[in-house]
Amino acid sequence: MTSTKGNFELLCLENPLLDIQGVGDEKLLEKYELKANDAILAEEKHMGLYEDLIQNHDAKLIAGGAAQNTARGAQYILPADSVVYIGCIGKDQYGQTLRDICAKAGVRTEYRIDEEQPTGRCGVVITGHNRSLCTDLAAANCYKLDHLKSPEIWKLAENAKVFYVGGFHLTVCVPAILALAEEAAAKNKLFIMNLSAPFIPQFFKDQLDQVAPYWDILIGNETEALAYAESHNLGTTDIKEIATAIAKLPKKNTQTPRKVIITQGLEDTIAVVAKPDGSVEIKEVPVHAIEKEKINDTNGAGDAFAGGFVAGIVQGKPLETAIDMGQWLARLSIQELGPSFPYPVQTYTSS
Ligand code: 26A
Repeated sequence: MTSTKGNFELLCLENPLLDIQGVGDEKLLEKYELKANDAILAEEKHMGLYEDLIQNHDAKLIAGGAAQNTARGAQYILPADSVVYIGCIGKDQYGQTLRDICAKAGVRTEYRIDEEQPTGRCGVVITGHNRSLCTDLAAANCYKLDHLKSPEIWKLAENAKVFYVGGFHLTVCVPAILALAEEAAAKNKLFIMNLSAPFIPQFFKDQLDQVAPYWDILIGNETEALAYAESHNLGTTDIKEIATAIAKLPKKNTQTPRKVIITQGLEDTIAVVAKPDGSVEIKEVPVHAIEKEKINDTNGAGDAFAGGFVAGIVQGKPLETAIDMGQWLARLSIQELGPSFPYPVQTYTSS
């Protein structure tokens, strides 16, 4: 047991959401025109989903928001007071619930409170090992650069050593992402982003490309990598080639070589590390599968991977170890309800 405390080395930014998670079926997916395994922004036709899940599918209210899950995951591993999370919530009970869950997980939250919009919600439809995410951002869409730049919050950014921003935030406040990215590049800190969902490279390509030069580490999964390749006309569906192309994109901070990490479900995780001479090193890290019967649901598995991985990076672990820590935490999370982690806290041991 370590008694040393952290110093809020890790600062995460994104969309705080409450997940409304229920078990559904083909009919429910069809009713709202949802794919079994996807993440989308809600349109008018989806607005009935949340009440439907609560009334007819025994839905549970759990903390969500991809990077908020990652923040809780990283704090699960790191010493107390290591993680700050920033985003925008409403003045309501759902917002209070998020605050309470993060406080219990030891994550310091610095929310902007929107006076008009309610806290954002994500409808989660579980069918087997798939999960369909449908997000009504509401207050989460009202994050403002002014909040980040207010003296007491910006002090936290200046103090942090590693930044983690969910790609989902590219739909919300690019100036805030760029402010953190510039801070990282100027002071040789680490700026980590996640591709988050196929619709980000598909429909938010310009925003993505604006922040790409700042990526020290980019995390994604295989479907997001394929969506990236398609929207950028890379002309390949080979994950290693796609990761290599991303690793070789121009980089603002030339002191740190870029690393691109692509998870592929049960297949090996691909890590591509750029070298100063322009070449790359490709690593493949195996996943240690658990028995299917032990899986509760896969909502938040990718966020948990990112949490374990980023914790490893904050601790200065070798890349393969950080990836293994991500796999370990994802394995723990899929055995829980939604994006949660088991208590009492378990300690990472290499697998
Ligand atoms: C902007 N969008 C669509 C989103 C999200 C999101 N988090 C932030 N922004 N859509 C889904 N999520 C979260 O992803 C987690 C699972 O990976 C859900 O809240 C869920 O907890």
